[in-house]
Amino acid sequence: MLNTLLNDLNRNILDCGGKELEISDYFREKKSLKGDSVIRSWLWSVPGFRRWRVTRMDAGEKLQVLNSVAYPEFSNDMPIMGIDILWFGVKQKLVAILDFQPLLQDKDYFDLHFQGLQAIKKSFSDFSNSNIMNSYDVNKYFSPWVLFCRGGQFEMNSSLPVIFNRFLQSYLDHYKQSMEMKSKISIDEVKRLHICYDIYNSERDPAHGLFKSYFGKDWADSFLSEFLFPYMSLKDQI
Ligand code: BLA
Repeated sequence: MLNTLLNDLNRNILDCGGKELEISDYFREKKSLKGDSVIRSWLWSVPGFRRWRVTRMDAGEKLQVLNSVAYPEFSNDMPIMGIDILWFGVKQKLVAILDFQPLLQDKDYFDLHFQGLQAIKKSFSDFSNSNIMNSYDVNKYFSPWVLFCRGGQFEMNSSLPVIFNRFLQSYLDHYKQSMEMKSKISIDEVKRLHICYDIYNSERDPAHGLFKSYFGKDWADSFLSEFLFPYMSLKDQI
């Protein structure tokens, strides 16, 4: 199922004029220490975005992951697109989080950027579990309409494919509209908020422990700081 979603994501990226960028072999594909799992990543150049990354981890029945983050250009203050989908096959457990990750927690900002996500949230009551977040602060870089599901097989096979495609469509429609709008937040401030996003997420990401156990500490540290959240190194610019 996650391969189908990955194909849907790739199709949307290509439709937006996305071109795949080269990334180092070190991050492009990494096999686990035991050799039974693999993590692959892609980087896309998409008009209007400064960075769009995609990661797919395949640890068989234990765990399947699809993760993607799209950062608009600094001249565009719209939310960052965040997707994190985990399927624990042995336990038949789904953890899925999809959000327009806001740069600001502010009513005017929400009114401007969240009509689409609000409409989706209304249609999918099984994606309303954001009250059970452990490692993140819901009020930081998550929206009040974050689509969050802790579910099982039914949500995985029935709700998720529909919601995933509606979510992407809605984000990309908004991105097309936002290209015509003038940002309310200055370029420098958007850049600062993107740096803060990377710092915040690199500190919280519950994946670090998992990466360490599958791929070793050195690789996990580099992957987090150089591929997933490279702007964490710009700490001194904020
Ligand atoms: C949760 N994400 C998790 C968990 C893991 C990962 C292991 C804990 C699972 C659980 O709660 O049962 C794994 N995250 C990964 C992996 C990658 C990754 C393998 O980034 C590989 C690249 N996380 C994001 C993005 C969002 C996000 C973009 O990377 C936003 C949409 C959210 N992940 C997110 C949230 C949780 C989570 C909110 C739940 C954590 C909590 O309960 O506080």
